Amino acid sequence: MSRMATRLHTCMLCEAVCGLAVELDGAKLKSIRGDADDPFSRGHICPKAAAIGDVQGDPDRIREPQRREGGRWRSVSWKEALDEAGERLAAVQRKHGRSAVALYIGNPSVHSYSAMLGVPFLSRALGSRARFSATSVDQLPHMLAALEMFGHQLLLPVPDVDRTSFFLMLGANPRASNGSLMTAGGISRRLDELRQRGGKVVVVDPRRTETAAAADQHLPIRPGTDALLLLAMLQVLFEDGRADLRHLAAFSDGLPLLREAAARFPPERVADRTGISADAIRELARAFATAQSAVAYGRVGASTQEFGGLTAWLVVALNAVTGNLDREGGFMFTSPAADLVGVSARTGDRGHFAAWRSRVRGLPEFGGELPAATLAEEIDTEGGGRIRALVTFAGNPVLSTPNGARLDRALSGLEYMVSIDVYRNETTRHADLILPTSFGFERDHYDLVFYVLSVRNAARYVEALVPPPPGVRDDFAVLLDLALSLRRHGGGRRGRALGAVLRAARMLGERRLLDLMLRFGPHRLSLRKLRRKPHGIDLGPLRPQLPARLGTPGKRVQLAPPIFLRDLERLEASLAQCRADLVLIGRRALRSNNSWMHNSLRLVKGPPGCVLLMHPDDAAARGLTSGARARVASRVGSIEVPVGVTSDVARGVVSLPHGWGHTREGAALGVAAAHAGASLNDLTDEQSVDALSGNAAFSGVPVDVTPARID
Ligand SMILES: Nc1nc2c(c(=O)[nH]1)N[C@H]1C(S)=C(S)[C@@H](COP(=O)(O)OP(=O)(O)OC[C@H]3O[C@@H](n4cnc5c(=O)[nH]c(N)nc54)[C@H](O)[C@@H]3O)O[C@H]1N2
Ligand SMILES: Nc1nc2c(c(=O)[nH]1)N[C@H]1C(S)=C(S)[C@@H](COP(=O)(O)OP(=O)(O)OC[C@H]3O[C@@H](n4cnc5c(=O)[nH]c(N)nc54)[C@H](O)[C@@H]3O)O[C@H]1N2
Ligand code: SF4
Ligand SMILES: [Mo]
Repeated sequence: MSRMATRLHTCMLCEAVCGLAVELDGAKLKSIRGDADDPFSRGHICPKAAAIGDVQGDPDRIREPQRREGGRWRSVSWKEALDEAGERLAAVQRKHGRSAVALYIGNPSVHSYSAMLGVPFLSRALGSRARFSATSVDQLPHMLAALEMFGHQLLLPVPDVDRTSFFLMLGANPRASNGSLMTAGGISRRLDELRQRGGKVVVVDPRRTETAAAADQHLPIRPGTDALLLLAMLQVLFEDGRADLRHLAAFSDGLPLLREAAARFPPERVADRTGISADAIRELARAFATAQSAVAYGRVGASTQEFGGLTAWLVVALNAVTGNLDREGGFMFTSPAADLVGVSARTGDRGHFAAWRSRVRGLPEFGGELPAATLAEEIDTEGGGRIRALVTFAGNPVLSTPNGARLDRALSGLEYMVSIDVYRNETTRHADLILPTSFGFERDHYDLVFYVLSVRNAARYVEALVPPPPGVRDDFAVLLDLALSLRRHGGGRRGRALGAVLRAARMLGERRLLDLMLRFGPHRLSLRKLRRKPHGIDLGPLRPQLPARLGTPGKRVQLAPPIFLRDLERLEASLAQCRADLVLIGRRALRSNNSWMHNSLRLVKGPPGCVLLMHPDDAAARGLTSGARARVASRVGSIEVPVGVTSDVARGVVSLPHGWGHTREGAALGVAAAHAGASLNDLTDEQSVDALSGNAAFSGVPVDVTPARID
């Protein structure tokens, strides 16, 4: 009898949350296709989905807790592992204080509801101020703008892509990334549909990306100058008398201040710096304001730069002053079935900023976390309050945070480190103990985070399809068990109430907690209801939510928060600074996923992915041709990579993807090591942050490029 069956799951790799139809022969994966009956993703899929099976079945995957003993790794039981971790972390905290143990939470945690629900418990139990995550190398500025303007760090507006008639994109390449802070299965198709109905797509990006190439207009901007462009656009709108808040006028503050700010940056003043002519800026501003509906949206290129905070604020401001915020076809808010925003608002946790600062550089906390750019120095700088131990969860900061090489060195000086991960990679190789988790189809799935950011309201819950290897545990269980072990050994925050909460949560389990969130959510769903609709439920288009959803005092939108107005001085000063000849920016490729999927042969085979893109003039001036190896050097380090000569990048700009550089000894990633590349973050500078928010400023690193010496 055939044991073949087609079962449904959801892809957990990127923010598009594609529905999958998985063909199984018993527990064996036969094929992975897009689920055409998923009303949200409509059958979309990309080449990475097939690699879920590669990670699950990867011989290099960690399948039992591992302890490092000298240069060797030995499997240990869960009891032994958890006991050791709790005891050692508690000992460090007793000796050096609670904040001597740091926590770093990586990106895949937001793709696992089990992790999302578990992390806050471990974090509370540790009671350390040394908390870090991938947020501060990513979307922190957007969250800061949300906190300041709407009163809640998670109240992030998303582009109403399916109804807009003008989509202005800054620093985003959804045709490669599949969309970010914009969950939309099949975004390429949605962008095509936008243009088919007569709408326009305009892309502002130093590189002619896949998205720019398929747009109506591409404006190659100088890296790090988006805030200037946006201010100049606002200046034009105010001067033309086109600024019109429409429905927002009744509950918005700060329009005169915003006008005053913009008045300082007319197009002529910023044209040279941005590389976009004053005429082009005027034309863009007018096209945006006169479109039937329009949305401006900024992503990684807009937030991971020197003026990320200002840019994130001005993106929202531009939508607001054209009446496109919280309006059909504009920048809108979701109404998710499990309402993370509402739940945290009810518990009084809307977020906070700069409530304390880091020890060494005085960088501000955000939402209780310090910037990842300061992690290395908090470990390697002597003195009281130094970080002595680290717990990482689903992260690879050695490859993903600025000046990863310094962090790499710092990690080897820690007294103790525990990593919760599926791989022994460039970061987790430093751990004393690795605790392995389930992955992919081995667990049930609900997108707690991404339905908060989706372009339609939707919900989909799927069951696990195959049993996990016997030696791994689910994210939630590992996080809670580590928290409980820490307490048993006298570490972390004390208090009986906390102990009771942790034990209760462990007993309830993540599924029950999710069910409660769904039941109390705005759509009154439940796991039982979702199980009956395994293809997912469409909960309709986005609807206006303001002012009810605001968390600001008096429920008013703040158009000109003081922290941003003050930061304009720094922006103004940048106009007078001389610029580097050559600056480095990042990029993403469809077949790659941050730092951790290069062990899938199907994704890395073919031409190398880690190539430095360079304009023909810049290449010629340095005697470089396509395929030649170049040495790229920055203030912090140098690497060697092959060059790809292309006029897709602007003159004076070079582009390299991040997440490569699988050359570090002691990582156990056989396929990745054979396709190693070099790490962009061995060039990015930990001292280069958005001075306002503390977010990493990856974009625009000054570099020298020369032919690599052949010895
Ligand atoms: N295939 C694939 N998909 C992914 C990922 C992946 O690694 N691979 N990663 C996921 C993650 S974690 C995220 S956060 C999202 C990111 O999603 P996106 O932000 O859409 O992805 P990127 O390709 O990094 O796009 C950033 C763009 O900014 C441009 N840029 C650089 N500097 C500047 C600047 O100063 N100004 C402007 N205007 N543009 C600039 C770059 O050239 C690049 O095209 O993608 C997610 N999806
Ligand atoms: N220069 C430059 N640097 C960048 C960026 C850039 O654009 N340019 N982008 C930044 C962005 S947007 C991000 S989000 C960060 C990402 O930075 P990180 O989150 O630090 O790194 P990842 O590469 O996502 O590594 C994820 C880790 O989680 C593990 N993992 C995967 N799935 C699971 C799971 O289900 N459970 C557990 N426990 N572990 C799992 C993987 O094995 C891997 O070790 O990188 C940032 N770094
Ligand atoms: S687009 Fe993203 S969610 Fe969809 S299959 Fe590809 S990686 Fe998975
Ligand atoms: Mo990210």
